[in-house]
Amino acid sequence: MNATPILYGMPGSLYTAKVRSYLRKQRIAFEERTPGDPRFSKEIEPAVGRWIIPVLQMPDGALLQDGTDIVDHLESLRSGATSGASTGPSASPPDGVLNVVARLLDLYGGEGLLRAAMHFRWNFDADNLAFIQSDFTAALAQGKSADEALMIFAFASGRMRKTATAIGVTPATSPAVEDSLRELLLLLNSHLEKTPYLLGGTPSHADYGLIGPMFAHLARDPHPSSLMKRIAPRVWRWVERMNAPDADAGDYIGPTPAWLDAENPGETLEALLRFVASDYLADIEAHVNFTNDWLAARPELVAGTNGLPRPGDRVIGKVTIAWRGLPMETLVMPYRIFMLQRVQDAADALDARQRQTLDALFARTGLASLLTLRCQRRLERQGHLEVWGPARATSGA
Ligand SMILES: N[C@@H](CCC(=O)N[C@@H](CS)C(=O)NCC(=O)O)C(=O)O
Repeated sequence: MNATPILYGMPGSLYTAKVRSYLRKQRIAFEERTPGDPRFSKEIEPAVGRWIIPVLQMPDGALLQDGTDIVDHLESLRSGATSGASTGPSASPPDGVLNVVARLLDLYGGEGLLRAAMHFRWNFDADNLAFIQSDFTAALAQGKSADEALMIFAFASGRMRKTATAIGVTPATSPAVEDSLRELLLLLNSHLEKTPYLLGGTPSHADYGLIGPMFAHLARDPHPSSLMKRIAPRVWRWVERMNAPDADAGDYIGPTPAWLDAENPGETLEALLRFVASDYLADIEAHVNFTNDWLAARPELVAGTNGLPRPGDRVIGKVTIAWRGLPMETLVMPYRIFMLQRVQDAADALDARQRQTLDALFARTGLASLLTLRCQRRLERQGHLEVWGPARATSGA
């Protein structure tokens, strides 16, 4: 038994940032350890079955892997007497329509923003390299000799640079990746002039999704951090706020409503949603279409498995999308279907009136097709892996 949950992660890790911020906001006491801690390779990695962070070890020893699964699990313990239960506000807005928006921004933050996060970390060595090397070796190579630390960093950074290219960051696309991030930072900056958190006075799944790349890469690594401070100071402040245990919203005078009005969430939020539609819809559409073809070619795939020769792998293929007018080849990751399903499940749970409100909002912001893009099989998480659920009787929606 541990006295508190233990978070295995590192400061520069995108998905760890989501969990750390959630734990702090919920005022759940926890201890953070790095993957360089010998207990990670001895106990955690063999039990999880692959090297991956974040992992949360609960006081009873149970291991949770995956940033979103961890948040969802802790949400399910809310108001229970269980150790590790939260005392902060739920990450799910009480309004069903806002809940869909929260999960959409969660999907976009963790998956859609990955490309910009990787580009701004790995392609600005003159500004970033010394910091990243120190940051990575502090978390991965404690107690190692300087030569060993260098090798560990070379391995990790080599892998990450390859991933950045594989998800679409190339010399041809990087100017567009930079434009896209600048556009987003400006939109977020305007929005955060009005509200301390993305959907009002309370942090939600929307904030926890975006804080991953915004904290771990974009506010910490020297090059993007300086860009963020220059063009989007309110976003930098929000990053700070998202790591405070209290609301940290003294810069908003007057009462801030806990949540935006779903009927009329305001122009700055709608502009953000329009941005997500233009930046990410083609990508997730291509993921669903590729995955449906991939599943159709594997009718015998056994439920509860992911059909990959090495089940710990996370990629099923490559697809070329049109992105900001450019052809871009990117990896297809079933995990994204899992995050998309969370949006669709929240939409499916709405009553008729709420559904009308959501449909109108999504029609105004170009997101309507997101709700009809469905995979032939559901993606589930079992044994710390993404696996396919049973085949459905009919395909499509
Ligand atoms: N969906 C997973 C993604 C986790 C993930 O990709 N973590 C990165 C660090 S931020 C990692 O462990 N990468 C190891 C690797 O790819 O080898 C989650 O939310 O936990």
